Order: sequence, then C-alpha cells, then structure tokens
Amino acid sequence: MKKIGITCYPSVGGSGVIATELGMLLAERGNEVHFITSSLPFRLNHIHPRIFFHEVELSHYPVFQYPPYDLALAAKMAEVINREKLDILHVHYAMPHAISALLARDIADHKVKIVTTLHGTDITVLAIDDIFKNMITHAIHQSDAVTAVSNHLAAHTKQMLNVKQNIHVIYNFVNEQEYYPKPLLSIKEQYGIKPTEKVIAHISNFRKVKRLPDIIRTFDLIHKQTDSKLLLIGDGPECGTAMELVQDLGIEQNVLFLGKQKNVNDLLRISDLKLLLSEKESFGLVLLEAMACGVPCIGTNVGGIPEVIDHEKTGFLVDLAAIEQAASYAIQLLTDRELWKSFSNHAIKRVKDHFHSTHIVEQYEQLYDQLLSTP
Ligand code: GMT
Repeated sequence: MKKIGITCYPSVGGSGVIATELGMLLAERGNEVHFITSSLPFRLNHIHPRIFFHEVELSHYPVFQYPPYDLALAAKMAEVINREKLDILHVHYAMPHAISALLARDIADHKVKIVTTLHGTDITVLAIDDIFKNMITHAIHQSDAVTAVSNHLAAHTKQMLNVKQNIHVIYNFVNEQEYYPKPLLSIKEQYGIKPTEKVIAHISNFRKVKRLPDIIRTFDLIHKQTDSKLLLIGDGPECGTAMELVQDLGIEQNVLFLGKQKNVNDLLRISDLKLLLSEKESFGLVLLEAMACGVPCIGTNVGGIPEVIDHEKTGFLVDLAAIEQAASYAIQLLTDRELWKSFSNHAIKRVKDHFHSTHIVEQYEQLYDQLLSTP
C-alpha cells in the first residue's frame, strides 16, 4: 500500500477528471489517496475509506494585494506530506502545482517523490511567456518523474523547453463504469429531437483554441444535407460569439446550447457524431469519452488527437479549418448505417485495447514503484 497525494484543478476539465478518476482507482487498488486541492474535485462522487480530502484554505490578510494561493498550497502539501507520511505527491500541471510541490518537498521533513503530469495547457500556453518558461522547465527538471498524456505533448515539451530528461507517456483513460453505450431515446425526446434526427455533439470549455465557429459552420453544412441537431455542451469565453454566429446562419432551431453538464455520458449516448476541431489539443479526453459510448469522432490533425482517433476506422482526421472536408466525412458517416456501425464498434474496441483504465493505472503504479525503489 502506497500513500499518494494528488493535486489538480478540481473544477470541470479533462485534467481534473483524470486526476480524480486516477485517485479513485488507486484507492480501489488498496492505496491511500489524499487529494490536496482548493475544493472537492467535482468527479469525487462517492465515499471511500482510503480517500481523504485536504482543502487548501486562503486567508485574506489585508497586507496581501492578492491571496497567495500557490504558497498556501505548498504549505498544505508540506503539512500533509509530514502528517500522513506520503510516499508520492502526484501533481497535475507543472504550473503552478509542481512549483508548489517542489517547495513543499523542501519544507517537509518526510521524504516524498514528486510526479508531475503535463496535460498541455501549461506547456502550450504558459511556456510561451519567458518568465514562466524558465519556471516550468525548473519544475520539470526537479520533479522525480514527469509524464505527458500523449507522445505529441512529450515531444513538444522536450523541444520547446529543451528538456533532456525522460518524459513518460501515459495516455488518458475513461471510467468504463460510466462511459459505455446505452440506448436513451427518451432523453432525445426530452430535448425535442426527433428519433430520426442525427445528433452531433461538441464538448469543451469554449476557449478560442476550440474553434467553435468551425464547429458551427461544419454543422451548418451537415444540416443542409442531413436532418440533424447540434449539441454544444460547456461554457466559456467564446459562448457569445458562437451564439451570434448561430443567429447569423439562421440555425437557432437546430443548435442547442446546453451549458456545463455533469452527465455528459448520457448526452454522448444520444449522439451520432462528436466534433473536436481544436487548433491545440494535447489529447482530447472528450473524444475518448465519446468513443467509449460508441460515438465516432471527427477531429483535427493536431496535437495528440491523431493518437486517439484512428483515421477511417474510428472516425476521421481533418486539417485545421477544413470545414468542408469535416462536413463531407460527417455526411458520409451519418448516411451510411453500415459504415457508422463499423466505426462505432471499432471506437469501443480502441478504447478497450489502448486506453483501458486498468492498464493506464497500472502504468502510473509501476512508475511510483520504480521511484520508490530508488533512493
Ligand atoms: O482543454 C482545455 O482547455 C482543458 C485542459 C484541462 O486542463 O483539462 O485540457 C487539457 O488536458 C486534458 C486532459 O489531459 C486533455 O484531454 C486536453 O487535450 C488538454 N487541452 C489542451 O491541450 C488544449
């Protein structure tokens, strides 16, 4: 039994989902897991005798212009390392979590190993700024082990930050108990979608990199040829622009803005196709969630997406901004039942064969064991 601390962003988002699911599986496998986060991780939805939550609290002293969250996190980490005698502190995101973990390791009396998992955003966005670039590089070099969620992210990090040390690639996974195909016609009906209408889904945090206009314009082309509805699931800075575009194209009746949703598995189960046309994406966990529910995906040939979608077998890859190509593939899939069935079956199989939670959690545990066997 190992004692593992986990820090992540506890709100909605792929990295938080992975960190939380990993923690729950590690506990199932007999380990003791301590979440050290600003609030209860949103996917931490059941109690377990070996899962503990340590909240990072911020004191608002009038002398501080900004509350020092990263320092409060480091202090809490050091406290938990010492009191619980943690073996491993696994942080998701180099910035700021690995930095706080390094400080905590220096402060704590008990010896702990730090594992940092890179999810993409800190590398692709923050590393562009030189101040943070040095800090992220420091966090990577000083961690006892670093993992990345795709080969693309590992290679990109090494090249961009001139990192020499090994970055272990450990793919993301889905919770198979929650993501599996299930016919749910009643939900379709509740949303006013006819049984014969095709459902196309997009899930994201509506940031610019997700290119919502490409999703909407692709749907507009699909809709002209196939009776269909677009589900836009999530919220974020580009929501207003997306709503305006939907109005300009006159497709308000066919695009449903559903906002942030917890049970995306049920929404995926009523979907026939998933679109992710991002300009940056280190992995695309939402693709895996869709594939596990038997939903074929169309994604851009960008970042880690080609490591998830098997082109012409589980879905299609298109160049960035190639909306005509995306629409043409979509129409091909949605109008050929045999082809769709084959893609759907292959998608389910691909998730089982390459991204099974047991297999992925084993890889993390092997890495922990390797670290703990070295002084
Ligand atoms: O995509 C985002 O903006 C959210 C971000 C996150 O922190 O959850 O997603 C990143 O991590 C996910 C889990 O590993 C990956 O599936 C996403 O591809 C990655 N996002 C980017 O690289 C833009």
